Amino acid sequence: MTTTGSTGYDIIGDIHGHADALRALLRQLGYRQHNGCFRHPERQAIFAGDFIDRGPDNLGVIDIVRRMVDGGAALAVMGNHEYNAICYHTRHPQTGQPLRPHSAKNTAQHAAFLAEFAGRESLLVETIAWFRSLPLFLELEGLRVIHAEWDARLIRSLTGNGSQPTNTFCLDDHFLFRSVDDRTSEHRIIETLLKGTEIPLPAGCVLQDKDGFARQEIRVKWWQASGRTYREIAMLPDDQLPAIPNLPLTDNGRNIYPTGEKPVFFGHYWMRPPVRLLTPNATCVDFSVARGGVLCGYRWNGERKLHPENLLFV
Ligand SMILES: [Mn+2]
Repeated sequence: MTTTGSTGYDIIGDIHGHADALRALLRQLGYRQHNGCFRHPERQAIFAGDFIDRGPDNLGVIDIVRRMVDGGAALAVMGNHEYNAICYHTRHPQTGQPLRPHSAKNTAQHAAFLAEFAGRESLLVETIAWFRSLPLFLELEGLRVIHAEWDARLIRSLTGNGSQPTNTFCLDDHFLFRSVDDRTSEHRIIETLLKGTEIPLPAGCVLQDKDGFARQEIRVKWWQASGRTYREIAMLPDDQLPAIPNLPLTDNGRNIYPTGEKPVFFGHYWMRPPVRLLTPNATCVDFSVARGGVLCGYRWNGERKLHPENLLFV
């Protein structure tokens, strides 16, 4: 991992192809372009994943983020959209089938990226290889970064065997090919760390997600210890909560991020502005730039208790 003697980190949420917003946020945070790479003299950016899909300039975002990471001006973790792209564009060595089926739904979700990369096969191959180099999480001095959910038990299972460093984990072929089989522990790890725990709703309850698909699962607030009912732990905008039954949860073994731990930053949850902290030591920096919201970053200077005024956005 490259460092530049930095004294602080700026953790930046989901970008989803919005290169103009990314340039504006980086400038607001004091980064300037030198030889095509945005840099800060004293700080590093940390990107929380989901660089691609939905927005108008996937190529532009990848170019900015990749130059910064390769040049030591930033660190980055993998989002579920990069994982999905790896699987969409990688064939299983035995079956020859794409690891992510080219179904109408999967292709539609990936359409903006596919259109921009049409006819650029070598850049596509190189980009997917670069996505493969992104770690699933970062355990740094004083803070943690992951795309969706910090589950200490699952993370220990990745780093505890001595063959990987203890502060990060990158996909190898064995892990990747197993992770697309929903019977494996690798699948569960990807689902949790990159997409967040989802629990089934009680029988008969169906929700519509932001793309109009029917869903019977809800994302849960793993950063919040309180909550005894489905409605209390559901991660949904307030206006959708009445649709969730206020019935007691059946499973009490869910992952909860302890309040005494160092701060953890994540994206993924399509928060709606106004920009705000979730808890003093766990906060989402995704405020839905790809759906009428803002691109958000947290300016971290070593504090153990997060401050709302350190959230910046464009
Ligand atoms: Mn995501």
